[in-house]
Amino acid sequence: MNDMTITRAEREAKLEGMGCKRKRVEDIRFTQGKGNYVDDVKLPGMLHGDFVRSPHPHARIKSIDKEKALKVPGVLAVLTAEDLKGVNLAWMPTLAGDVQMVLADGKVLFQNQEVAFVVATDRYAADDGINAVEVEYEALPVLVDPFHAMDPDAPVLREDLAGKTEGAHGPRRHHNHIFEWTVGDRDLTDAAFRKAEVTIKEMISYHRTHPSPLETCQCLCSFDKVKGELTIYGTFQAPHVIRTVVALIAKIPEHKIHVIAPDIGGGFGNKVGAYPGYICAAVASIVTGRPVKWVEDRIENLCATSFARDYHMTTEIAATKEGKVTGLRVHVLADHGAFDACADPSKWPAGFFNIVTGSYDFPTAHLAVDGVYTNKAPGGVAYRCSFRVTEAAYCIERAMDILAQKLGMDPAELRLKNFIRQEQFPYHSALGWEYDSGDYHTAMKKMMEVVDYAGLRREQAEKRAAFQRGETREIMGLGISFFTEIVGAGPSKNCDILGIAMFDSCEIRLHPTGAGIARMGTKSQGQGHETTWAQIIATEIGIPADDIMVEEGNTDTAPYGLGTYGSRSTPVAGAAIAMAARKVKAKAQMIAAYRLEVHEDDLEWDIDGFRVKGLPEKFLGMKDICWIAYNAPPPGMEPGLEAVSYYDPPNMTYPFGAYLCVMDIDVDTGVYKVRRFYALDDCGTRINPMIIEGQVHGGLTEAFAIAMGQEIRYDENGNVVTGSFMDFFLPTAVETPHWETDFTVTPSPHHPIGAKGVGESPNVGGVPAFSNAVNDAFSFLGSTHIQMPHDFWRNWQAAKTLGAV
Ligand code: PCD
Repeated sequence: MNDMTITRAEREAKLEGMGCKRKRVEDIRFTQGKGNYVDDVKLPGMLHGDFVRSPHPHARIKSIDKEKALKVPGVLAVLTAEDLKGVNLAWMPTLAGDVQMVLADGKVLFQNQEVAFVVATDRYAADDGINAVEVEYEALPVLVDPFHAMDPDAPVLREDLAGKTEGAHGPRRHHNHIFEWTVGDRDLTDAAFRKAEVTIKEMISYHRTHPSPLETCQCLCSFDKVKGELTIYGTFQAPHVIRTVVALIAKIPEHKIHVIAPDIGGGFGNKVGAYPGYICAAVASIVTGRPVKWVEDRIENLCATSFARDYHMTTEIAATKEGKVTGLRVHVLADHGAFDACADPSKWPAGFFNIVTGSYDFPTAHLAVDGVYTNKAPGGVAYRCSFRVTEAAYCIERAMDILAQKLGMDPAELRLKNFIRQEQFPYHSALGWEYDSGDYHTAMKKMMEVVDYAGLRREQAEKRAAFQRGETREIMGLGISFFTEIVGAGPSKNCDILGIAMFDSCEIRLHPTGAGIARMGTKSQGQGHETTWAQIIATEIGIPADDIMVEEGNTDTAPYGLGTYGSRSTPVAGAAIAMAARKVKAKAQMIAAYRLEVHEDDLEWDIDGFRVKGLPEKFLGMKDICWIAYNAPPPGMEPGLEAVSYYDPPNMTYPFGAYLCVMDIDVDTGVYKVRRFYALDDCGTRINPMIIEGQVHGGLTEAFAIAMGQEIRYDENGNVVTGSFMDFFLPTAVETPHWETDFTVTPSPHHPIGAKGVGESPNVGGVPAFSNAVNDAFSFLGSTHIQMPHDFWRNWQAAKTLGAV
């Protein structure tokens, strides 16, 4: 029964299991224009909806006149907040426990806010309809600067909250205050600062930016009046959550809602939340009895559906004069815009920002986060980071450099001195996390060796001397970043979304001929799940990855899952896949034992089947077992070979990495050049090294964009001044540096296959590496901290302020 003509290595290679650089199966359709995205879905009689948006950042709405719009040929309906009130949908709950206007109710709170929804036979007619809607506004004073949000005379933004002293996360101190979140031991930390020999304090800002995936947010809603069923095709990173939310707020029974997320053209956190467009398209379909499509354009995407960051972090470190850290104190002012629509697990108003102690052994720490309202778009999404982790990593990695500078110590040496040591894992951080595993010293030393860190520092010293002598106008910076990520939300003991525990799931069904299908609660947006999930199954049960079809995104067929974001798919669904596969394998073992006429315990697993211990010729392969499962299972056993697993992880996973950026900056123009970028990632067991490398390339490119120029900026009147790709920096192949990748492997001890997430790591680690490089370049001229983004103009400004030009 065993094909003895092929070697074990050949049998193993045939599986294309874990560790194999398997080519991405989804690329066959993506590279040939055969993807099936929401905008490719066309239903008979389909209508198009589009928004009237506010030109004002803060204004009262005196009237909305639809009459002219309704006369525009092709326009069938115009929805306003008044219409939505009839179905109780003028406002919707946010994931963060706040409420948000679906359509402007009485006033607008940010520029480009949704005011009315025009439904027409095509997009052009809808646009003409928009221009014919007459809205009368009365401008109100605008609040842009979060540092003035809680001034006594600051304008009242949220009139709906008037008099409410309690918010979703505790007391509110001011009409524009959302919450205060504190973690850690204040007294112990204050004491550490009193005793400190050296302290630093810096206000480190992480500016507002936006994930801007190539495909914007969109949906197609179709209500079937006869069956009372609503079908929604949408760009959803978490389809099941969307189904539950729709059931709760639209009061449609959950089994009568079909949510389908087809191929997605990038998510990056933008497609986690629920947006007014989804509600309006659904209501419009119910009202008109026809399918209604809503597709955001680029300007709408950048200006309305979600922002990221906008964290202003006043950071203090206490240390000994030898450079041992003794305390960390951080106060964050978080600008949430007009509604708190942060996409975090429900009980985490600042996400996992309390990973801010980073990779260092801080004996004590204290953190306070104040969230405030301003006249800006809502959001607060995890743009390629696990819920505010990129902010935390930026905060601590910048602060460690500032401390090194104050101590006159090399930043690499300071880090090595303060790392959590390998024997301290599992490590309990001062702010409450249990780091599962890590080996920071090995990773850091590997990085320093590969790049010749000492040599680079010597070169920098020479260049600085040459600059001082007036022989060059170029300065050189070395940006180190050593980050610890926290991914895999998450254990039900700490994480839920609207009360649903953040588990994930996998269902595997093998067919008689030894092929099968696997379905997950996650949803790929380009990460390559169809490729990697099959690899886990291949290694676990010995069926070639090519014989496993992976399906995600249809809530009717996929088991319930919480979706893909926060690099949670590998830590949570990846574990569910292994667990489901092991259930299948356990049944297969019973079948094999029966067939081979031995006790189950006398069998051992061998690549793609079971072998009788000590009798190498007695072997039964998985393909044969599949057939037997349907053809002649052992007496008393149910036919079939399938299993499902819902996995609630015992802990998060903590990937980490050591990055280095070498940058040259011309002080006369501010023009920088990334000469070298080295990224070492440790994500535990690696499923597909090629996909990991691609993930790192993508994440570094986004980190580069954010650190070096990408920004959602408002002028003092509340106008968005970076509302298109003309002004919003999206690097192309021309600007993108060359990336060098490397790795170490420190498996997660609690994950069934030892894997940690990786998709977000390069963003989390990349941003501080770039910023530290710029800051390191300028430091010898006397600066301690220059705020991001470091575009040419700001670099030139810095040079000027420091007297270099
Ligand atoms: N992996 C491997 N190994 C390991 C890990 C991992 O292999 N160890 C792979 C997997 O399988 C997949 C990937 O890699 O495929 C990834 O993974 P992860 O890390 O787990 O993650 P996920 O969950 O899957 O995903 C998510 C992420 C995120 S989060 C983001 S942003 C981004 C990333 O992912 N996004 C994106 N990446 C990407 N890519 C693409 N292409 N696209 C997109 O969109 Mo958030 O929170 O949402 O913000």
